[in-house]
Amino acid sequence: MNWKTFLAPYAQVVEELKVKLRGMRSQFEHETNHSPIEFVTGRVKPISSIKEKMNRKNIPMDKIESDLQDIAGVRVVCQFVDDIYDIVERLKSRQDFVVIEERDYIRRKKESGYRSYHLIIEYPVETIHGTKFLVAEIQIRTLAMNFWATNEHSLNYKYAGQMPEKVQARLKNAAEAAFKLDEEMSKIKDEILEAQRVYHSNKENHT
Ligand code: 0O2
Repeated sequence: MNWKTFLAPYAQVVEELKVKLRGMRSQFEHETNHSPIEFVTGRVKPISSIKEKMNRKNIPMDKIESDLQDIAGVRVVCQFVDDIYDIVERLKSRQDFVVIEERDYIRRKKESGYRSYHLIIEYPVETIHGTKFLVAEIQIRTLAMNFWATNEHSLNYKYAGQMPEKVQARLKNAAEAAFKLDEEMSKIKDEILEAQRVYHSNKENHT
């Protein structure tokens, strides 16, 4: 397996999706005073993680393209929970890729406490051999969900699947606290948006 050759089109998918999603963000900023998108990141899964996941999930080499769905991954981070559902609807109605699976880990959080909305898409990418339809994952989550998931991911890495129960319990509490924060912020969303509008228009008047 030549991994560099295999992963090159996936790297292109990540780059194209980042441009498109960041484009949505700036369009929102120009046309409205609030962008539901705070920031967008993306990555190609490292080869070591690909191999680890193939082993863990028993995915043979000839099924990698269909069964390993997050080789190309982008993440959209939003301010409010409502924004996530707004973005999901917009992404589902786009013409440049097809959503083939949806996982709402917000209404149905994972056992770990993980919350996020995942869209699995089929993305047509142009290669020197013609169009290739590659599977990619878009994760959409709030800033609070992202804070939690980033910290939990680091701890998982540190403990390599042997996380002490005490730490697991603390993480579960932290997940609920992060979600409570999202809920509380949603209740004063209109006030926050109004404050941000005033702040931005004052800033513009001074430039
Ligand atoms: P990385 O390092 O983020 O690339 P599985 O691995 O069995 O849970 P599956 O079936 O491929 O996953 O699909 P799922 O759960 O929809 O998506 C997997 C990805 O979602 C993970 O990728 C994480 O990015 C994220 N994720 C899912 N569950 C958790 C969780 O409990 N905690 C955190 N921090 N992230 C989670 P990878 O492969 O783990 O790796």
